[in-house]
Amino acid sequence: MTTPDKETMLNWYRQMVLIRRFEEKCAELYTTGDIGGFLHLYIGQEAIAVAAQSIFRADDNIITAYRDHGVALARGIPTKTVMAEMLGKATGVSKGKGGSMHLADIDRRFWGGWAIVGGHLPLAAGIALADQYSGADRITVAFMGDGSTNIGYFHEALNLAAVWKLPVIWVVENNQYGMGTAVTRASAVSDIVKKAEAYGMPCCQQVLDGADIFEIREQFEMAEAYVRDGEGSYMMEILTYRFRGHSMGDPERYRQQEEVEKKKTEADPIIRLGNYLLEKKLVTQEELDAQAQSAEEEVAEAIEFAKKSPFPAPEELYANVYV
Ligand SMILES: Cc1ncc(C[n+]2csc(CCOP(=O)(O)OP(=O)(O)O)c2C)c(N)n1
Repeated sequence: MTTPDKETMLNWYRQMVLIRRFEEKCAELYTTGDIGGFLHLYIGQEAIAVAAQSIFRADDNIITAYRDHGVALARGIPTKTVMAEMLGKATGVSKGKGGSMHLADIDRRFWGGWAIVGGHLPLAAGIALADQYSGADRITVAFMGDGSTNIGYFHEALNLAAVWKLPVIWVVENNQYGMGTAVTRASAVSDIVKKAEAYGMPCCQQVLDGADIFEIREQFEMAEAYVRDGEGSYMMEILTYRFRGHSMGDPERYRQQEEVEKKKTEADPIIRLGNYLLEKKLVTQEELDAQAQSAEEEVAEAIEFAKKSPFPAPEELYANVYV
C-alpha cells in the first residue's frame, strides 16, 4: 500500500470532522424540531466511510442502510444538499422527499439510504449483477449493520453473490448493538465475518479496528483487488462503536455509561488519526485545528442554506410517481 501524503491525510481528518460536526448539528436541529422523523447518527463510525471513499472510484456503486449521512458526505454529496434533505427541503439531495434515512444521489452512484434492515442487500446484488451483465468495470460496496446479518435478505444476497461471483464488497459495520440488543444476544455466530464461510466467500482474516483508518483502508484495498479482478464477492467486518444512541430519544438502558466513555477515549477515529499525525510530526496542532474550523464553517453554511430553502411544492407529491 502506498503511503499517503500529508495533504491526503489532512483531508481524511477534515472529512471525519465534517461528518462529526454535521451529526452533532443534526442532533441539535432535531431537538429544535427543524429535523423530523427518525435520526440515526454516525458519530464514532466516521473512519469507515472516509476510508472507503479514499479507495473506491467515483463510478463504483455505494449503498448503505439508514445510518447514511456520513457515507453520503464522504461520497462527496455537497454538505448543503444533505443538510437540506435533513430538513425536508426542496433543495435536498432527494428533493426533500426522503429525509435522513433516504439520501440518494444517482450521479454519484450513491444508491441510498434504506430503512428496512437488510432490505438493501439484495439490491446491492442486483446492481452488481447489472454491471456484470453489461461488462461494466465497476464494483459495488454494500455497507450494513451487524443486525442485518441475522436477516433473510443478507443470506439470500450473499448466496446469490457467491453463486454468480458478483462484484460486491459486503462491509459489516459492527457497532456492537442492533437497537438495544448486543450482538452476542441476537446472533448465533457473533464472530460475524465467519458467516462468509457459509457461502464460500473470502473475507478479512481478522475483525478490523473501526477507529483505525489505515487498517480499514488496507483491507479495502485487498478486497478491491480481489473483486475488481472478477473473482467474486468479498466480506469484511469492522468493529466500531456508535457513541450516541441508536436513534434520537434512545434512553440507552442496554449499555453502561462507563463503556461509552471508555470507547470515546479509546476508539475515537478522529482522535486516533490526529494523534498519529502529531506523533509522527507530520502536522501541527494548528493545522489540525484549521481543518476542523473549516469543516465547522462548511456545516454552518449548510444549515443556513437548508433553513433558507423552500419546502417542496404540493405538486411535487405527484412527480416521480409511476403507478
Ligand atoms: C426488517 C426490519 N426489522 C426491524 C426494523 C427495526 N429496526 C430499525 S434499526 C434496527 C437495528 C438494526 O441494527 P444494525 O443492523 O446493527 O444497524 P445499526 O443501527 O447498529 O447501524 C431495527 C431492528 C427494521 N427497520 N427493519
